[in-house]
Amino acid sequence: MPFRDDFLWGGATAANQYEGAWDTDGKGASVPDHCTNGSHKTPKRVTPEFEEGTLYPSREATDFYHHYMEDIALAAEMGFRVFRMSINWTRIFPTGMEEEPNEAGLAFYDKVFDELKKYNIEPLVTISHYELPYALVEKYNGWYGREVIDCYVRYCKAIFERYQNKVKYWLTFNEINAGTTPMGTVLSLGTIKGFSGPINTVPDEPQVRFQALHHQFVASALAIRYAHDNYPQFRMGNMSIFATKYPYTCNPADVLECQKQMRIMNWFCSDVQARGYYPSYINRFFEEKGITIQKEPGDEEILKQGTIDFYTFSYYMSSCESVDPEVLGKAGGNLIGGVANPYLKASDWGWQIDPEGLRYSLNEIWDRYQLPMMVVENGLGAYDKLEADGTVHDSYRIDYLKKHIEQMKEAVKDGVDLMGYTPWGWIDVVSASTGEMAKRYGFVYVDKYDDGTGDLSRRRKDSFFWYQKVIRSNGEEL
Ligand code: BGP
Repeated sequence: MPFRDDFLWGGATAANQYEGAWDTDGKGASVPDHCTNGSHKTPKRVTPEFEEGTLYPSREATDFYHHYMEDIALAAEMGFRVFRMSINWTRIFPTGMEEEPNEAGLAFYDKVFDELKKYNIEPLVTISHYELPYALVEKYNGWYGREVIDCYVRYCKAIFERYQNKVKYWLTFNEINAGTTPMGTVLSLGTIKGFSGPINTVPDEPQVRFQALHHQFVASALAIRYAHDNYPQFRMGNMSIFATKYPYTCNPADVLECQKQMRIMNWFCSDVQARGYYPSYINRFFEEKGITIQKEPGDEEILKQGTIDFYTFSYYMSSCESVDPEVLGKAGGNLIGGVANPYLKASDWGWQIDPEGLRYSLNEIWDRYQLPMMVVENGLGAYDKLEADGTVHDSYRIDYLKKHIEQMKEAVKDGVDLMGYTPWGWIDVVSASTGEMAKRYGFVYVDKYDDGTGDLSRRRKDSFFWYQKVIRSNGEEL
């Protein structure tokens, strides 16, 4: 059997895209609560002040807050062994700056973890999944302010203490390497003090981004060190976007360009988090960009002492790198930049589908770190059609996932130590990049639409029954 007996099959979500109840029981506003809806063509906007009559899709999302029992029962019906979710920072510390946590927020996650326990489902908790308290944006310009490290550590200590007997697997930051690109500015770094407008018009300041990222590295390492010292039963992981890149041609210049982009985008953050120090190649990049990182005495020690126990990543697509101006002129389509690969097809949102790239990535990561790994996001965002029979016949989704699981199997045969798999948005949630409901990933359909309407009822799609079979056969029956 390629997958181990205790393989963690499950699904992934994030509080800001799923929970709703954005101001219930003392919760404060996170960055996504200030984001309007958008679409593939029209970018969503950040509004520092809430606008009357504007839709903010995270506010209700698909309302896990009031449906957690029903949803966890559905997850259990599919046979989940793990449930990836995030804690919404602003439920616990509404502005991020309080001294004491909000009891009502803590109590909500107690109920969720107890419900999971009923079905023997292991929680996998992302501590910070694009849920920075908006008050920290206003006060410190998000992660650019070093003070945010203390706020984060206080938050970690509160949730570690409270859930020490309920949660074993923790991820310090979702897609931490989003901050290496301009797209991470809003949701990941929150360095948008005073900014108002479409998210693609935020001015890009690499100096600010990489300084903010340094603060996240220190915060992550402090949390891990503290967890290791106080809760030896915890397993602490990173979470990176793995945006696989290939040279567009075998021209050595393309190959070198690809290596450079792979390092900045895919390796830099996890090199710091897995090895405990800044890799030497980044110095040249900083020099070329005129970036200087302010480090405090002791930071290097902290990074060394706070390395991860396991490596996790999201995987959706791949792209190509080229130095040829003509090729670059025709680029576009992919979320993470890069050139489209003529051998691959793309989703309706232009994300290039590449199952074999997952096998390649798993092997590359394993060879570099030799750490147990988990694919904590993967999936196809698609337009679903609710049929007259009350279900969705999503053979395209089954096809996507099947091909990726096949490649995970190959990677395990190649020798990779793979612990688990949690496809993204196992139940429909709001899209992170566009704020849409129309971009669906789930095995479970939620009656909720882009204009904010819908009765939030849940329906099993065809993929629900397919995934149930996959889990039951431990990945044998695809
Ligand atoms: C990742 C995020 C998730 C999720 C996913 C799909 O970047 O960690 O939060 O949403 O991508 O992206 P989207 O919702 O934009 O399709």
